[in-house]
Amino acid sequence: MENEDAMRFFIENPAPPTLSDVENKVNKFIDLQPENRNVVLVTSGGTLVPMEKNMVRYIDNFSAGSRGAASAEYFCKAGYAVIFLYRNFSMMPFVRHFEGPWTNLFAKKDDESPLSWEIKDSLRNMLSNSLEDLELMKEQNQLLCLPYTMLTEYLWYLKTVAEGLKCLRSRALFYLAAAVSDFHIPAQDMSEHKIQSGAGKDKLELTMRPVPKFLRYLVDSWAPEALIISFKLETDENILIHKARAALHRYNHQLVIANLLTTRKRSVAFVIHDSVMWLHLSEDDLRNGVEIEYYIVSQCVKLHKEKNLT
Ligand code: 9Z3
Repeated sequence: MENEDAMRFFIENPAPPTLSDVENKVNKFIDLQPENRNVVLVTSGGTLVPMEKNMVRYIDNFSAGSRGAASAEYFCKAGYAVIFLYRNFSMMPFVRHFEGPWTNLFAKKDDESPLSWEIKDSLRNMLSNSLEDLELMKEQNQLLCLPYTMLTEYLWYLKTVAEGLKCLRSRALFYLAAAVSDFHIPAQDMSEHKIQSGAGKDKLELTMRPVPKFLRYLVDSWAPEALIISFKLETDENILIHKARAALHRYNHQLVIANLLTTRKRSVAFVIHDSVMWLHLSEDDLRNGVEIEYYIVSQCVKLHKEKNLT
């Protein structure tokens, strides 16, 4: 039944024109991988759901993309090839520390020469090293960055990447850190043009429908042999673990990483089968700038190795 919902979603929301280009890039990237290299799909950022077909307004999902970008970087460093499916203009691995207005990168020189702006001294080395790292990963075919904006793009690309990775069987890992909308307005219910305000209208009522549960599809059909790790985001700590467990039992994948919006950068819970393991950054970690994604990715890599030994 759920699979039928997913099929219907793809019929009602046709593929974006960019899909064949994405498919080619993914297949080429997978073909180029040496036999002993694992491949991870890291999803990142939030999906956007339009309110009108000629979109003026939309509903967005919260995510800065920091978890995905940091994790992609640590997976690269652990020797994985990374397909990074990210919200366009959200954070990118290796250059994520330079997000923000590009004008902040420059300082005015003390002299009077006409070309008097240059990269700030304090940033020059770091910027150069980060760009080198990014370039190296691309040259070694270890990083493929695929931007999306809309929920429909995200889901079409997810399906395409999963189909591409199927041939790698258990060498593939899915690390689903993107914040994906649970509700959307189906294409046939969506206003063609900008929703009008005006005389007599004192409220706007929208009907949104649940997005089919694609995790089920991924586990059962798209990537049955891969290691699949999803994230659960809540704002109420009283329901977090319960919801993460429910997701694990419902979809029957290997791991749910649960986090609360306010503490996500220093605490996460690994929910596996019936056990819950909390991971908290220590005072030392915080002082030394150690990121929680470093520990999360190490655990995921370990789990992937263990799974492939059994
Ligand atoms: C997460 O829970 C991520 O950890 C965050 C990372 C989005 C909180 P940032 O990008 O934040 O570093 O700012 N992602 C999953 C969110 C989500 O939508 N999960 C769904 C759910 O909770 C399941 S796919 O129901």
